[in-house]
Amino acid sequence: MNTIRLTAAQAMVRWLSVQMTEDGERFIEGIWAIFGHGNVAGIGEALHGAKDTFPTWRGHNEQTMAHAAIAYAKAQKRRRAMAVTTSIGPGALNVVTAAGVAFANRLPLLIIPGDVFANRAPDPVLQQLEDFNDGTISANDCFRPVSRYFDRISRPEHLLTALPRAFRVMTDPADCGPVCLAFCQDVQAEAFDYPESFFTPKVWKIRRPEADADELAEAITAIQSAKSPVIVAGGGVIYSGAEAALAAFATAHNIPVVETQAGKSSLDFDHALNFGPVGVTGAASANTVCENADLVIGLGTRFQDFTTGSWSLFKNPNRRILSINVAAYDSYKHGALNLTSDAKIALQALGRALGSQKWPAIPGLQADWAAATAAVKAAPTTNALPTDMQVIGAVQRRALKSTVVMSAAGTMPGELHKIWDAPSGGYHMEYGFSCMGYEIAGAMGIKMARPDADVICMLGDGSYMMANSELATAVMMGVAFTVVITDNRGYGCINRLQKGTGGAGFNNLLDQSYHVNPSHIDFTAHAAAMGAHAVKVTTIAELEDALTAAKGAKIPQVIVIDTDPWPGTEAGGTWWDVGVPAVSTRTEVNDARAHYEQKLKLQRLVN
Ligand SMILES: Cc1ncc(C[n+]2csc(CCOP(=O)(O)OP(=O)(O)O)c2C)c(N)n1
Ligand SMILES: [Mg+2]
Repeated sequence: MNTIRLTAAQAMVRWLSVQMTEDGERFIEGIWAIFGHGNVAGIGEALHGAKDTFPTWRGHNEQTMAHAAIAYAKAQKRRRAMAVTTSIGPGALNVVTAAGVAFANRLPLLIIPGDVFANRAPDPVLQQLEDFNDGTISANDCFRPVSRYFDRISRPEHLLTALPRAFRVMTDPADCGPVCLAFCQDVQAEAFDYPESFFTPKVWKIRRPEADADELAEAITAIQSAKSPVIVAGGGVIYSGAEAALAAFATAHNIPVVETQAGKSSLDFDHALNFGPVGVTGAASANTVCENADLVIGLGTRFQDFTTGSWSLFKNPNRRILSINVAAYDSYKHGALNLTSDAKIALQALGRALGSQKWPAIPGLQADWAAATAAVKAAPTTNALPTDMQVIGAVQRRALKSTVVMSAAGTMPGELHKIWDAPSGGYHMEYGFSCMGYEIAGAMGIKMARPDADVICMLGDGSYMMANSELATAVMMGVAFTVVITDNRGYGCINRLQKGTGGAGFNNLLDQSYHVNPSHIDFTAHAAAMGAHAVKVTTIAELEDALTAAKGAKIPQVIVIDTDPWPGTEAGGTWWDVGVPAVSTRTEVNDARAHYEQKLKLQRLVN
């Protein structure tokens, strides 16, 4: 056997650089790195040696570097990903939240934190946690519940098994998620005679699992006998590349489609069968169809609470759920009739079986919804502070064909889901974890995946304050996108939720939080200090001008606008289960609890 003598870190980098996609690109495009104790000497030196073939990028915070990587993978529809390496201890633990983002959203992310010495000779090393009862625990064990595959590289030859397993998980449509290879720092630097064949380039094909014949037959019968079916399109449609198959299937059989947060932009917003967003932040058109449906066909959806109105939405007493999902975990949920399959393959098979069967048209609903959303997006006619919906209206009017609007937490996800008219592929929402601080780094990751896109990051003052430092990275790397900050001086959406559950205005808006000095944050000065181009606008007309001026820029453009923290789009939507206190001295809470108990009766948890 021919061997090649390398350090374990060198072997890992060499192996990563020859793992390819079916399109002939590296599956891991490159690696985000903040060096420190536990990765600078071993992995750092190996990355330097490979810097012309395997790029390394330097960020400002491990969590947000990982957010960039996650957004990149989502924008690549999971066909490519990025890696993140950190020092031991705090550097590593900064990534745990981002691992949760990738885990909840089923997105590939390769996490390579440095780990303590495998030989334990210098213990306790700087930043080592010492577990009194378990000698095998290190800080990196925190990654276990938020990794789809976890391994500790404590011998150089572990790479021979660990790396292929990690890639199997990241490229598997059902198991996809973050993987963590905690790399002991002494091992990174140790030499080993690796088989040369280990470094033969490999193409990772993404499987398309086909349906079991019996499951398919049952699904066909269920659809054929349905009177009012609806398709709930989730993120799985997009990851399967089933957008065209869905459009063809819906059109051929005249079955209405509604979209979840992850599934939004599966169909063009103005496709004749697109009844709009579903659920808590859904359109009246979509939710009406779902309320009446006797067969709810989940297509690549996890059926999270925002989609199902916490299981109060599907009201037809005869309704059944058919869940088509590549992951059996999802297709079996809630006693659904399960069709475990790739979405595209399933649609093609179902289409063949249904032949020319068509369902009657449902007139009127979509036009009513289009009018409702146009009204809330219209420019203001008074001098009052603009609403977030009017800001969205301005962004919509200045959007290009190539615009991808993105966000993650706050007012924006709900409002964008409801009222943003997304052409196919024009919507990117991290709503599996809804992680504040994903936005700016995420916008950078999307732009790296889709350099021709006009990426617009929409976020509140709260999310901006939580994590913004990758703006400086984007400036440094010449990755340009537009950031629209809606400054309502606090956690507006949570303040409204607090009020909606009977709570007193408390600890959300800055003015209603403990303070000695009133908070005044100058967002334009802050963003400009990091090198971005930043402007403050006061009217919707000025916002539209600033958005136009931002197009085609070479560095991030930040536009700040003060908005009213109170209004939200009233139309559409449905109930969301948020536990309201059963004991309170406040009348508002007791009233909210009584209302809550009524609503709980609407929940139907199984098929
Ligand atoms: C990391 C993280 N912490 C807390 C939350 C809970 N949370 C969701 S939205 C929100 C407030 C967002 O405020 P802002 O970004 O200003 O948006 P606004 O609703 O005011 O428009 C909070 C605290 C979260 N989603 N993520
Ligand atoms: Mg805010």
